[in-house]
Amino acid sequence: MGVVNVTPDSFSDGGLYLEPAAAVAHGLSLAADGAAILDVGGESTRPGAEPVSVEEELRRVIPVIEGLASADGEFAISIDTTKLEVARAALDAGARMVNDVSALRFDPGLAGLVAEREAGCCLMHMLGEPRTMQREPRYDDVVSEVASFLEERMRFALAEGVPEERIWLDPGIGFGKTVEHNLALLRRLGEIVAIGRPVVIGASRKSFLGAVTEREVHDRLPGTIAANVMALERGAAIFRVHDVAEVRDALRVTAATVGPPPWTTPNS
Ligand code: PMM
Repeated sequence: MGVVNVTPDSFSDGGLYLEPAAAVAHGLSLAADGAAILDVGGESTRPGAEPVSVEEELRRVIPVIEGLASADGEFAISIDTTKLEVARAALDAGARMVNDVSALRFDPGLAGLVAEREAGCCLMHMLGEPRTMQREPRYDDVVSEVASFLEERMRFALAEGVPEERIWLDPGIGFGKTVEHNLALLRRLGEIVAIGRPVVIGASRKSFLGAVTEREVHDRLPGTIAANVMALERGAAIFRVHDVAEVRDALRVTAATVGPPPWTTPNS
């Protein structure tokens, strides 16, 4: 899964692809590098970020989704949003799945839309909301609490009519977690995989990698590769990354050695 952030303020690529044409070109180059899914987002979820209006988010993402969909490539488009209106317009424009970092908490109506439109959805764990999530996050046992949260959100989605086979789960690396919490989630990722749905991992360039390696955001590719290789080895199925070509090579070598992930992506 390649990241296409159409935001002025995302932590590693904010402002680079604000023009629709630049974002579309970037997405197509990630697809050419081997991304099976392009995840288009118009609201930064970096710690402390302020929310964006529906109108602004629509203005950012819809032309990009239309542009990518009209390219008719070998990839699926996912919309990274927590908002019903944005998800609806994105599905109308050609997206096939909704990546909701609030796991259908911020806009519970989103579940009905996903069900009705037969879309896929990724449910991600976050402690609270982006504005406050990094203020001293605490857990008794982060892995079992994240697993219980994801099971509960999955039950909610099922009750709203989303079939199990369209649900993916994500432990939410960096979303209300200390460095230790993130490392524990990666170390014990098998406990999230054991829930029985494909697991998405979003470790790309994140600050816990900077804490471990003492590297700035654009020098975290080796750390990103290590985290994704470990995640594949522990059963993750979808890898949300900025550097598709490099991570894909690493994952291919890993999969050739330890076997493929237990689940397939839309185009594999
Ligand atoms: N991380 C970010 C945004 N969206 N979605 C999922 N499912 N998982 C993630 O880990 C995730 C996400 C923030 O990272 P970015 O600013 O690099 O997009």
